[in-house]
Amino acid sequence: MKTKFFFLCVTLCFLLPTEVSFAQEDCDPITTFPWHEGFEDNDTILPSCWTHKIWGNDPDWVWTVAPYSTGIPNTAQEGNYKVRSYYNDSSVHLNSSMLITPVLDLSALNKPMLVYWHTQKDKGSLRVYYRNNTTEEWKTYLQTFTSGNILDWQGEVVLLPDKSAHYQIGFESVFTGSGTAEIQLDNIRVMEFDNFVDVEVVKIITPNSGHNLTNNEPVKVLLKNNGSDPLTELTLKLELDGALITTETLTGSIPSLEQVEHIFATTVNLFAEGTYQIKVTAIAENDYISSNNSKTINVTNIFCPKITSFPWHEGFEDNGANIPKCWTLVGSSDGDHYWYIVPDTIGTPPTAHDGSFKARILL
Ligand SMILES: [Ca+2]
Ligand SMILES: [Ca+2]
Ligand SMILES: [Ca+2]
Repeated sequence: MKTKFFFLCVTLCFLLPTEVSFAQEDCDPITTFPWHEGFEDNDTILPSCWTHKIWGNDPDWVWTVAPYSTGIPNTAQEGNYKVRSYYNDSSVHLNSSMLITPVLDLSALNKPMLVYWHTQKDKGSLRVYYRNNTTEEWKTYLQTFTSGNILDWQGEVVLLPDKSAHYQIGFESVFTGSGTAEIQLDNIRVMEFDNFVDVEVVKIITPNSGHNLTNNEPVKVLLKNNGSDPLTELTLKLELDGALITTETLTGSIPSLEQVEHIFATTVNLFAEGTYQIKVTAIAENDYISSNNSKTINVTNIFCPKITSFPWHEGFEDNGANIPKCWTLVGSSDGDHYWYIVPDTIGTPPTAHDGSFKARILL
């Protein structure tokens, strides 16, 4: 299919906001499902029949195909390429840029769904829209993610309402303010929800890094059934530093599109001081998305014996800006409302009572 690009200024180009389209012609609706786009074929330009729309005063805030090594995280969710919307500027902007799928003919699907993966960083946020005719206004969001970091690829499964023969999905990256912002997308799929099987390990809830972890630490995980039917036959694997600790079968079931917490019957031994890698894998038969089957975390245990030798003394001299080992900070690091170790020259009086460092909080 031959693709032709054209440029369109909907308003007068010198007025703000401008609305700019890079549209493509001669595209028949997609009728073969599962449909998949991983942005692997197109070095820097968008795949054919995708369109791109910019609102705002700066056309740099656009979606481009990027190699996996660009951006944060510097990976692709699958393959070697992804799409990325990135900006870094000290002046204030209000920009949005929508990446629009080819026209999808969903009429033959019973319950169409969208599966995609995304990340976001700093002041960028993502909104996902649909419209069931290419000439219609975009409908209410399918999903919206306000600004806040999502630094690991996050998978989403969304049922598509109002199916039609001329359906489109729009991924809008929004950037408000100044500074840096980044949104990334990869592995976008539209397919039938009926008989869809997908289990996801959402996160490992415990154990967490801390002092004096034991030889009997429970491992709690959050599991999600992204599939169309209750999930009953689920195998869960727990690994510690690459060694298999246990394989368990989930008792009970996870209803469609719901989450449950699971605590492994077998605990892990984190008694010795050090950093441990804990990995949980969920295995379901005919699982469609294998990349969300595992989560890995690092947990650090700091061994803190009871202090039995007195006089005991702490002058905050040994750790530069770090709090001493076995001390604990509780609370938030909201602004300066937090304890820091600072040099003697900071604060009032600009001295330390002993040595060159002290602990300080500014309220
Ligand atoms: Ca890809
Ligand atoms: Ca899965
Ligand atoms: Ca001191």
